Amino acid sequence: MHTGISDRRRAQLAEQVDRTVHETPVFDIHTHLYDPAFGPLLLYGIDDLLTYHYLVAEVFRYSSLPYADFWRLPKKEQADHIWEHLFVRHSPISEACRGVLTTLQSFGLEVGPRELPRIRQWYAEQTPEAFVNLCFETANLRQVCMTNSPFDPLERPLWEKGFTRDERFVGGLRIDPVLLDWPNVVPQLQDDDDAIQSELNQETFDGIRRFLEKWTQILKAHYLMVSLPPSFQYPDKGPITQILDRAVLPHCREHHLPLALMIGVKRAVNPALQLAGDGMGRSDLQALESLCQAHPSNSFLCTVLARENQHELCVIARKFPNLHVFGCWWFTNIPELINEMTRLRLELLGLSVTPQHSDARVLDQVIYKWRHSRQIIASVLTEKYVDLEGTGWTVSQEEIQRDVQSLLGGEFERFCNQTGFP
Ligand code: HDL
Ligand code: ZN
Repeated sequence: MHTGISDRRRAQLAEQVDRTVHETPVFDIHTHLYDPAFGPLLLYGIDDLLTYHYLVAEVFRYSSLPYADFWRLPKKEQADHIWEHLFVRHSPISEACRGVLTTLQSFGLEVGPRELPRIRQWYAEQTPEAFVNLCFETANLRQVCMTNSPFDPLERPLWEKGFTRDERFVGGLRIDPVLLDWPNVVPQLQDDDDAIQSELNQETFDGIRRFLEKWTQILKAHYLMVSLPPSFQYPDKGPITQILDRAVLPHCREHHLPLALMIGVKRAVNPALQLAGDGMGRSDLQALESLCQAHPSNSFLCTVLARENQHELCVIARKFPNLHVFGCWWFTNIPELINEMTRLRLELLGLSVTPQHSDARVLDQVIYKWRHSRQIIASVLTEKYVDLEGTGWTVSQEEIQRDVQSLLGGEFERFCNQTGFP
């Protein structure tokens, strides 16, 4: 009876998988990056890395500087404050701290408590165009999906004016206010279509669809997305269910576009932390199950914020082929949970998942987010191949390449292009 495989074969598999995972370009399917045409909206550099909201949350665990005084500081001084507390006075072992150092190391920069001035000097010598190329090459990305909101006064004007797209940055239409802030969002929607009224009648639903149609075309959106609180229920008696059923999901069906549901965020748990102040909660995924059941010809992407919801999400995906699970989102984007969640997903869903997205807000972050995740994805995938070969089944390099390409964006693209489900 075939039992385990030889140490030699195990080592060979590990080397093959490692190399393939690192050499296969990624489609990063959810980020907060912007096409370089948006200029300063595309954040990059050491001061943006250090003032990433993950690190802002962490610095206040040591610093007693009043929140308002911190926010009044110029970005460079905020960065100095974070560097002092999280890197100099304490070892930078958190995932967000380590990430900054992984990125700096990838550029060949010396890292140490006294290196910040020299690091700043190096960044000052980079040009934006060359730096975008450097980050895509170093992180080995082929494309990133942006988070584009028609409700963002900073990005909206350039979309309406039009610009030559950098094909590496694809559009994602973010619609949170339409679903979560009805009817306060109506005046903004009326800028696009004055037939939209607070009353949820057919005229309003048609107006919302025209709004979605306009922005889907402008962005060439690959999917629509919304982040939802742990309390999200479907169906319910409120506006969300009606707007989903009679505007958003018919629009998605008409254009064969997935709706990405990002469930579990509690906004402004500590408002004084601003963007760093959002928290999370365990969600009732009955809502997701009911959505997939009620709309079998819609495609849904889903990532959830609570560790406790991950297993249930995988089981729901086993029941509904129109549901695609993706990413280790936000507070789950740490080695401990990336490992656990990737193993859970491969064991329950095989290769029909997208294990990771970066959620990067600062361009340079894609380097560490993908280096750290690739290491874990490769080690989990190797283990699965070792288990597989223990049955007597062997995997070829071509099959490893096929599987890795699928996990790093290929399966997402196949799912998005699927025009029908069983
Ligand atoms: O809602 C989202 O898309 C989240 O990713 C938030 O933007 C969050 O602030 C974040 O950056 N998480 O990584
Ligand atoms: Zn995000």
